[in-house]
Amino acid sequence: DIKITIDGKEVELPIGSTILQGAQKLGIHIPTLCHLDLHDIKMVNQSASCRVCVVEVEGRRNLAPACATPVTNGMVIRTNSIKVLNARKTVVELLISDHPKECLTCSKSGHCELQDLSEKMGIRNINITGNSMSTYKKEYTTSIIREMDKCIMCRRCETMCNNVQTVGVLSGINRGFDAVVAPAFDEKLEDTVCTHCGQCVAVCPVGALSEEDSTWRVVEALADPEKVVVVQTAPATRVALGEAFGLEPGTVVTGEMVAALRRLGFNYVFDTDFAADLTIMEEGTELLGRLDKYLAGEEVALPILTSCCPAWVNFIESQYHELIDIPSSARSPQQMFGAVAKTYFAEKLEIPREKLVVVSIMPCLAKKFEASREEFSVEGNPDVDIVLSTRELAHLIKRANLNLKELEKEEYDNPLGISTGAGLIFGVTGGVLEAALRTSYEIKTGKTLEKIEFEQVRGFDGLRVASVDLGGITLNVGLAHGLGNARDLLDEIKDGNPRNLHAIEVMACPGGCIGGAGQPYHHGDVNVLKKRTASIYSEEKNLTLRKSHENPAVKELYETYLGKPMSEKAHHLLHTHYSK
Ligand code: HC0
Ligand code: SF4
Repeated sequence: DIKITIDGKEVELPIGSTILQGAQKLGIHIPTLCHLDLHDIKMVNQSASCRVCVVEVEGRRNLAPACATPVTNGMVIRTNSIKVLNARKTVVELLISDHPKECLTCSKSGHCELQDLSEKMGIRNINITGNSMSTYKKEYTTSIIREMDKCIMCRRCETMCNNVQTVGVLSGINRGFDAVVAPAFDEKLEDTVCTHCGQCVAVCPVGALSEEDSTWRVVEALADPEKVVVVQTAPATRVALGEAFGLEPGTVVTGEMVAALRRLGFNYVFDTDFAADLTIMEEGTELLGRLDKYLAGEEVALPILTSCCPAWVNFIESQYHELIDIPSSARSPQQMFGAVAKTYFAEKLEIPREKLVVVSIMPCLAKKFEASREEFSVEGNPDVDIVLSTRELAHLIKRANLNLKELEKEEYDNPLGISTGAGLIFGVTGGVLEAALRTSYEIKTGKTLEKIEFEQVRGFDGLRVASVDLGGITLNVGLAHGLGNARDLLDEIKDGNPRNLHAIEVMACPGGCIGGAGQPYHHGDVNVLKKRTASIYSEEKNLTLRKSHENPAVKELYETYLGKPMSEKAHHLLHTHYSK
């Protein structure tokens, strides 16, 4: 070990540690900007480009960046000397001198790490002259807005896109004041293989990357007396929305969220969890069908891949064309909900689909893209009209002067608001597969599960495999969260599936949907994701209905409308095909 002194306090550290890690161990806060260390999800950005974390090292003439300077025995460090403070202030002033001063209207205002630093450093005016500000045109994709004149070259997005997601569409281009992180040749993001996962947005410290804002479209729809507006809330939103109102990460606010949505004026407040149960009926039946064929020695596409994560679907479509036949053909719960709302529910209300507006509240930015796919509309009328992120919903609630914390809990509406615990756990990595196993086991064996939790598929490791007994058949399953881990699994399948996997669940975002890019910002704290995960599981444990096939509203939908899973009507409304 190495012994160093920081601000008069001694600490021992393993070889290879940085000054920053030493300070963290001592509880001494050194400000950072470009640095981000989420090693649980393999997101470590150590570009040392911003120099906000500089410290004084005794015996050295130059200040050292704490995030990238390895410790050596006997080092004496000062983190708060006048020299350090002045240097940090100059660094931040330089960054601001090439940054639009748009804090009043910036989507990141209040969450911007540069704004925070400026405030902390007491910067009141910028006297640096002679710089010409870089100007870049705003780019709008279906889900992401890029404002590259706000890019500070921290390269967090690049690390996320390249190292964690392995999509690799972002890299540093240009030099000097014009330097930004962008697709190669400054191509439009929309024209690249970007999956719309939005994880670059989730780690951008400033307003350079943000989400498309649909809140005003929702306000307009709600104000239109001609429209009936229904809303669905994704599983993972209920354990994160509270953070935007100052509650602890993972606080469950389901009832308060329902109440807020009613106050906002939605005519029906429904739950994506209902559609998640429906997804299990379709996907589970498909899985058992493929398994039966496989056991009978027939040629069949295995492993089956879950298909509910839209960034994952984009990834496989653009990068693994040769595997395009293996994902389940089941649409995602969001899209199943939309299709059922605009047929079954519209018919119940006796209104044409055009009169119904379906709004989704999603933890995800790729859901905006998914809803815009042509195959999910009928004669130009989309099944899901507008998708809001959890953050956008928080804005809407605040705009209406409601305080989520003060609202009395309310219940979802019938029938598309009825769900089981199996639907709820969709929000975490492993949840979709666990939900599918619960139902497949009982349908296959005709027996009741003794232990409903499939602990084997739970956990936070990026790539997991497990074997599960499905009534005499051993089912080998694989799970990945984060697209880099998914790539490892897909490469394995391409190489002949040596582990003989039968079913694979992939979620594009670290942690699954709870870590979606539309959730309140985690500000580099992986524990936020872990707390949300724990809340989903503990909430689920207390539910009376925990298996999708026991959902009474889903049963009724089959009895009165769809017939049975994989029926012709179910195929038409609930399944899809993949392209490219
Ligand atoms: Fe998810 Fe979903 S679980 S993708 O993570 O399957 O976004 O929360 O809504 O559609 O249900 C996101 C979350 C959903 C869908 C569901 C699935
Ligand atoms: Fe890369 Fe995802 Fe951002 Fe697209 S949305 S640029 S895939 S991190």
